Amino acid sequence: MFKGKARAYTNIALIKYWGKENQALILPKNNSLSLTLDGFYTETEVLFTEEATKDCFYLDGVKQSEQATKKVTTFLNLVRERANCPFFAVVRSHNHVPTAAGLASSASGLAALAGACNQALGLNLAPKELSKLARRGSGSACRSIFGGFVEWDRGDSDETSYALPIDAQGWEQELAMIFLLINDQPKDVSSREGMQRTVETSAFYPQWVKEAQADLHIAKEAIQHHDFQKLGTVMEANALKMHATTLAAVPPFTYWSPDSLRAMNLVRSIRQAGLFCYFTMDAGPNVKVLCQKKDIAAIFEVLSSTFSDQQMVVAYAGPGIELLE
Ligand code: 2P0
Repeated sequence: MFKGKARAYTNIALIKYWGKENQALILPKNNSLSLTLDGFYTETEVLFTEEATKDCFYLDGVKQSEQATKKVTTFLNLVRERANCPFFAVVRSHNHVPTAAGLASSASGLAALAGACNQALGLNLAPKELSKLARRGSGSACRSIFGGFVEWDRGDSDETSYALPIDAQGWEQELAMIFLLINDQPKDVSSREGMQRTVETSAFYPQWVKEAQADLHIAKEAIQHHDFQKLGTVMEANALKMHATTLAAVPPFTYWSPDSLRAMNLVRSIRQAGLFCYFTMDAGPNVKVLCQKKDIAAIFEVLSSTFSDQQMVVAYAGPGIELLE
């Protein structure tokens, strides 16, 4: 019997990962940069045992369908092969999110699974190696191995594609992210499918790759100089460019809903009134607002005009993966 348990925090990309160079190895087209958060995390326990006759995956106590277990089994096959382990596994995951608002993240989930397997099978992977392993489960999971600001270097092979922390001298502790929870319906286009369709069909995709590289450079400069306006400006622009690529995909799609647009306009108006805050969006309608801790109360007050207290959740910079047993 081989057992391990880990907790990993979710991360939000300020410069997005959008598109794969290699689908099997999950190598991205461009580098990305994220902030790991403290508010949302996944705890996962894995047990490899000869008593199991197939892989079983429980999420928040509920046994998952074979379809939902597929991503987990694909990942388990990889670690079983690596560790020469012949056993099936029982995986129990708990998503700790403030509300059931569609924020369950494959980043924290697959990072926690990688950490739990690392421990269970005695792989003894150092963080960088663990990041490579987590990447094979879900691209963005490689960034959740580390806390604070993190850059995923796309690399060009399994060996060279991994995330590393960016030292911001603690500046990330001055920042906050307000989640505006807009809709908890399952999305029509998964991020995996959406990014692939965009790579293959969007006329804007080649330009995205160039822009992302340039944006990353600006974001790193901003972090180095603790320049909040510069970081927020490039983050917001990068998100808009990512979402623009989906409109030119064939068939086209968007993750925006009418409330997403209302939120984005509200953020712009708060900024025009002199309070600095910036939005980003991922593969769903929720809007995340990056701000400085000192401004949270004032920004909250304006957001309250449009969003209920239940729709607004604040998160701060969080730590890297934690082994729990
Ligand atoms: C990101 N997203 O950088 C981008 C922005 C969504 C929008 O990483 O196929 O679940 O498992 O590698 O990591 C979501 O994609 O995709 C994502 P796979 P993943 O956070």
